[in-house]
Amino acid sequence: MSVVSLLAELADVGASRAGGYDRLAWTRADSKCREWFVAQSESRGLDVEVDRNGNLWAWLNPSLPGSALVVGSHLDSVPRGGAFDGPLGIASAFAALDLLADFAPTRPIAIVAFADEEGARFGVACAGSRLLTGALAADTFRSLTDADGVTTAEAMSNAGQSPDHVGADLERVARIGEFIELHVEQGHLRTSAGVDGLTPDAPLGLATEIWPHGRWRVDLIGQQNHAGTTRLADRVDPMLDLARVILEVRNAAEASGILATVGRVRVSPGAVNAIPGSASAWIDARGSDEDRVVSVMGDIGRGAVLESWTPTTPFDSAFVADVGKAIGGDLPLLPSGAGHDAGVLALAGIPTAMILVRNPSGISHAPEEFAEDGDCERGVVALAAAMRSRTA
Ligand code: HGY
Ligand code: MN
Ligand code: MN
Repeated sequence: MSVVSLLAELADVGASRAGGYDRLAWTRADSKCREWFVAQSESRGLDVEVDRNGNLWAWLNPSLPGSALVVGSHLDSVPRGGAFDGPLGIASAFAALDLLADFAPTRPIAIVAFADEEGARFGVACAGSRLLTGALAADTFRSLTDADGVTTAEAMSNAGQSPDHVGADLERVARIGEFIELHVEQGHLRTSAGVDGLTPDAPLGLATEIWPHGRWRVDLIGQQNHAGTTRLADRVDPMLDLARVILEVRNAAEASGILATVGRVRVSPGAVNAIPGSASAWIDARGSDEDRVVSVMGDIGRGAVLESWTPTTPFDSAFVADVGKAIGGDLPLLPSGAGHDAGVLALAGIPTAMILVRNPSGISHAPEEFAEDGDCERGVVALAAAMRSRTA
């Protein structure tokens, strides 16, 4: 089945009326994507299992000796996310396996769908892969709640996944010899050839590293009161501080050459006619220079609560070179400003590579995210070549 047809099977799953996809972790839409994963796996005779952290694994020849080559990505999205971020990597893995139907691998191969990569609901990115490797403590994970106060444990249970044993699964990590994640390009970062993003002549690229990435929360306290009867002089309005934080984040980012964003705010009680009693803002900061990200956030992050931090994550250059050689052609090398499960596995010491597929829109985490059918097919051929070379 082609990768385009595989993706088309998810076209209606979690489609948002406002455009894009709402497939937040452990919601109905996420569950339907997981059902699709299981159906695609079983139709190929793969052994499907769900690990203690809710990550889905589909195994080909699990009893073969040696560590596995694992390929995959994630199924969850940000609110109104694009169609490709995550699912393209998984659909490509199934389609690549179909291209290898006549091939007898010498080691196990697994396709993985990591749970809750976006962290869009509970705030911590790559929760499934971080729990797996021990980068996210079970207690910290259990303490997370979504905007409605639903805990991670409740959300998992409601989705039919036991939360009772979440936590590091190092035996499983030891079974992963190498990991390759195919992913849609998510912006036009400069390639090693000095070009801004992949081009029609270079529809595929390889990631060299993942930029450092931090998420902070700022809580601002005011005095809830009546909008129509409280004099301005008597107000304690957290929205003024919120406005200051948002502008300060942007100014500091511009001044220092990092990328910092306030993409989420929460105002209580959120009534048109009530001065808020409190407001929270979430800051996402990243950039090519880790020290600069840390120092900028040190300045503006006073009183901010660090919710997650991932250092600069270089990929194993020898492994990336081998994958590039297997694919053939002189693939451009480019950094990833976006975080990925591949980064978590790389930090756990697993040789990891990412194949990036051109996104002419240069937009991601939005309905406009896009990849041409032809480029998606090229990505599958490349992934299949890499898989063949790593399991011959
Ligand atoms: O936020 C990120 O960079 C990734 O898409 N989770
Ligand atoms: Mn992704
Ligand atoms: Mn994403």
